Amino acid sequence: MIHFVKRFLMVSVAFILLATLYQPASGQQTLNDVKKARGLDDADVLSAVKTFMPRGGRDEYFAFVGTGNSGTMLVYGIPSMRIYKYVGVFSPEPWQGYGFDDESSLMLKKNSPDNRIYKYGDMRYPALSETNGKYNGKYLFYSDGANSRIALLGLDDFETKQVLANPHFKNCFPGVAATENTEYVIQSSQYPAPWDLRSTNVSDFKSGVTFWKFHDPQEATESGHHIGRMIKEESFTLELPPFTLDYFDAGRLGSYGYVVGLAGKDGKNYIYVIDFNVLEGLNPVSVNDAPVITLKDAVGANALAFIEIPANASKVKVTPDGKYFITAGDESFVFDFAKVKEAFTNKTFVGNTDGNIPLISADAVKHGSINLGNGVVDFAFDYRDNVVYSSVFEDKKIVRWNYKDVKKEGDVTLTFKPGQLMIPQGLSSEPHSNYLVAVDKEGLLDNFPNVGPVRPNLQRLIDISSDDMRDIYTMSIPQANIYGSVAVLRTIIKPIIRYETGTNTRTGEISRYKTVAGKEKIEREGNRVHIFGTMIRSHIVPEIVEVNEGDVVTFHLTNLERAEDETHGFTINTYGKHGSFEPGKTASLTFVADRPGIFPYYCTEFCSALHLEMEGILLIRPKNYTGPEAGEEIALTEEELAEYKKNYEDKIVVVNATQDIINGVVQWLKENNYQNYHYVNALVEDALDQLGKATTSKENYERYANEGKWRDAFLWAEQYWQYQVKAADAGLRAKELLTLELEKEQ
Ligand SMILES: [Cu+2]
Repeated sequence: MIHFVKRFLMVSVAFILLATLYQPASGQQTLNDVKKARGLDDADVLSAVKTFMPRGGRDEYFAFVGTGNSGTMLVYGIPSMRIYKYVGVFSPEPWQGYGFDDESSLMLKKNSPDNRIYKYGDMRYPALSETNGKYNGKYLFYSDGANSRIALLGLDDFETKQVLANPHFKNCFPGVAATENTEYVIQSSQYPAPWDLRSTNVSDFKSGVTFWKFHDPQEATESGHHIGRMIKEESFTLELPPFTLDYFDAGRLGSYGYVVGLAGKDGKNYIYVIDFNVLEGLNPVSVNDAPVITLKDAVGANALAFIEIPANASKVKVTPDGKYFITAGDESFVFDFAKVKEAFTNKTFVGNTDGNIPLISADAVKHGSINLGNGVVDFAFDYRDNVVYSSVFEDKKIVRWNYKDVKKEGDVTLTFKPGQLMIPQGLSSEPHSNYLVAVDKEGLLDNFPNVGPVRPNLQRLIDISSDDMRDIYTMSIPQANIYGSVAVLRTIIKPIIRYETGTNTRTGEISRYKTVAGKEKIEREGNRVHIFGTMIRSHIVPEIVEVNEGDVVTFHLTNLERAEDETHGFTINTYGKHGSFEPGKTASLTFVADRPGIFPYYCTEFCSALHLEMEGILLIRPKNYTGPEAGEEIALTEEELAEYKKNYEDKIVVVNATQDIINGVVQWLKENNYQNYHYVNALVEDALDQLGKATTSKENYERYANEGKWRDAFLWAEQYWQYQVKAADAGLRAKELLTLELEKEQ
């Protein structure tokens, strides 16, 4: 420890010296100096100031974007555009142990048709959970286009909680929509395919839309979480003829119950309109063990119609007020839900398309249309009444227009071709922001170095607070397949700081493998070995695990820390096993010990200055092993014995000094009534746990010292000191926290 501190100080001093030497010759002390030196104009400085995050500041919005095909999601802030977190969703993510520990692997495998963990995903348009059409900041959903899965993420810890395979689709549209109270999460197929996994018959091709029933529990789980679930048995799929399906959205407020989406076939373009209020009342049939509403029943019940539109459209979205839905294309159409409802009620259909689906005339339900330029790709809604922004790709423009008056209000010419657009909360009934995020898929490198043939995708932050829209920041995202994002007011999300000790974070339940200090153990039944271990600075317990070649081994580990951000990683060298253990989390790692040898395991997080001491040894004895057993007595020479005696006596000095520190801290904590402060109390409990465990070590070293067995006496004294250090560490952190609490009270 002392050695470490010394080395740290030396490095710091050297660094400060270097920094002094390399200071730029001309001091850049004033704003004008910096502007001059870097060639910035007032507009540059204004943009920088708008996105700068001062100390103590927090972003106004949390934004979520899928990283294209890597199957992970990233969380970033607006307006700083700083990336906060990568979250494994559809594919393994080693840092988090996602797809490596048993809990997340089971979740990824459980529902996959062939019980396999897919190593990628195709995730483009996420949806946030809603209450009365407004974002409630609790959950996020993603559809995997490539492997036909749907995922639920919990926003109290930004983790994936559920991954389900669609029972019918071989390919999904990589987007989802949630209804206004998250009654359903909607997923559609993309390219038609037979629903029977084994069918190779082209006449079996189908499409469909699945309504995943979502349940958001009122009661918290054992660990205090609220973990929602999509319930497969209560979900249903509407069968559709083989159309290629594209972007869709769900109605809200007055248009709750409708889904509108894009469909295409043989060069013809349609909007499908589904009334799922009616579908809910129909009797489903069972296909692939899942409820299906047949096309015939849906048409018979007047729950489905198509609107033929004159040209290709790339998006259809419902307006925040729920009154209209709009398409993006060379001509942008505004359709009126009231007129669509009327057409359904009066059955004013103008013919049929495939599967006898009734056709509604576009002219009959149109509110208006407008030509905004060449290549309108996407649009986003503003908080101002009836205001929408469209990206005009070829013209490098963003156009602001009023969808109710169907009138252009203004535009901004950009240096890049804008693709997908996002305004925070713009897909809810309550758009919020003065910011617009535009994807620049061409990755125009106007201020980025070339990094080879694949460029980063760029997200441009555009200030739309005034008529003078300005492109103020460019964020690069290293995965090159960025599509839509969603964002919510940061304060709506309430992330937790730590888990209740023993939490299985995927289920929210207290894991049956939860292990507390002093209860660590190794259980064996035949060739099945369970290790119940704990992690806390600066120990992994147990420190030695012996198994036999061929054993099936599971490490069940619990992070006992109650401090903030004290994550421990766990890896077993060359066995390819890894886990991330946030404070309170319990997770398990199972493997077959098929390679004999000695394999260190250790903590992969830099968790404290004593981090390197978080290690242990996995010993896998080869089959038919006949050598000495671990811990077998080996005779010592006189000199060796004398040296151990000296080591022991030195250690006892250190032990006594450490005890003085502990006593001092304990006295201070008592004087300041630590029991009255929840988290301080928890830390003191941690410390007491450690000291409680130490009693046996103390008895042992005292006994061995009496018997003159100096090696054992030294080893046990060393062990005792390790516990003391942990206790002292927890105690000092408790003191630090209590000091802060007391300062707050003053
Ligand atoms: Cu650690």
